[in-house]
Amino acid sequence: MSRPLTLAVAQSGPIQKAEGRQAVVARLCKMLSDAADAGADLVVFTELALTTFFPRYYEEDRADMDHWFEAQMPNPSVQPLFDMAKEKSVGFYLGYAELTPEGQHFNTSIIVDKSGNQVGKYRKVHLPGHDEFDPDRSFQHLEKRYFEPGNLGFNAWNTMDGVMGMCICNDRRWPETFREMGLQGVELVMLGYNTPSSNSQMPSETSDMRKFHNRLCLQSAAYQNSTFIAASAKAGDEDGHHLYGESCIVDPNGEILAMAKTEEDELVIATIDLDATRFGKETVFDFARHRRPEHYGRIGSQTGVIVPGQDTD
Ligand code: ING
Repeated sequence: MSRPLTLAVAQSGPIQKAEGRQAVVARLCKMLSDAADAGADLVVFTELALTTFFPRYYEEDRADMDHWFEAQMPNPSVQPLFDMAKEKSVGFYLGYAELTPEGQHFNTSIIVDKSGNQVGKYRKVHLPGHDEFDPDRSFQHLEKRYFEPGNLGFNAWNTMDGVMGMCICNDRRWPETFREMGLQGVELVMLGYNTPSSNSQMPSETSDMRKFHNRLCLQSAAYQNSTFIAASAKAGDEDGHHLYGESCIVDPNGEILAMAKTEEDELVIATIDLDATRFGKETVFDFARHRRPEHYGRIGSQTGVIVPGQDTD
C-alpha cells in the first residue's frame, strides 16, 4: 500500500517593508496556482508569510507594531488565497503574526485542508533573540519583544490521509519540538523560517555555516522521528537585511529530496509516499520498544543547565 502526496514548498522571496498585504497575497496566490497546476495536494508557505520580517525593527511602543499582525484569519486581504485553495482543492500551511481578540501576540501558523477548513493552529514556542534594544548586535532580532511564547504546545492532526504537524523557524533547532510530534506518530512536519544569513553577535560566522545548521537540524529531526519535513524559507534581501533560502523537503531517512535554487518566490515540489515513514517507526525508532522515559526526567522538568556540584543560585 502507498499513500502518495504531492507536496509544494512555496519559498517566498523578500518582502520589502513597503510592500502591502494585497501585493504579497497576489504572490502567494500565483505560487499556489502554479503548484496546483503541477498537481500539488498541499502547499507550504513560510513563517510570517504576509509581511516583511518586522522583528528586526525596534519600536518603543509595541502597539506601533500591531499593523503587522492579523486580527482575524482569514480576513479580507488573505481571503483570495483561501478562495483559490478551496477552488483548486489544495491544502496549505501559512505562517502569520496573530493578534488575538484578548490582545495577545503570537508568531502563528495554520494548516488548512483541501476543503478550506482550518484543521489546526500552532503558536511558536521557541522565540529567539531578545526583548530590549541591544546596541551590541549588528542588527536586532526582537521576537521576544513582539510575541508571547506559544501556548498550544506541539500537536499533530490526522488530515489529508496522513498525520501532520507544524512548527516555526527557531523551533527546528530544538529536538524536543520534533520528538513531541514524533510521539504522536507524525509523518509530515511543515515549517517556515526567516533566518538571517549573518550572525548579529558573531560576524565571523559564515552564511554557509548557518545553512549547514539549518540542514543539520532538519535532516536529524526527520531521521530521528522517521518523518518527512517540508521547510519553507523567506529568502533574499529585505530592505538591506539578507535571509538565506534553501527551502527543502527532507525524507524519513534524513535525505534532502529537493531544495530551492534561488532566493526568490520558488516552488520546491516532490511527490512523497507517507508510508515511507513506516519502516523507521517500526524498527530503529519504534519508540514503544526502545525509549526509556524513566531516565529522561531532566528534559521535561529542568529549564537551564545544572552542573553537578556547582551552586545553582
Ligand atoms: N530566525 C532564526 C532561526 O532560528 C536564529 C533566528 C538564527 C537563531 C540563527 C539562532 C541561530 O532560524 C527565526 N525567525 O527564528
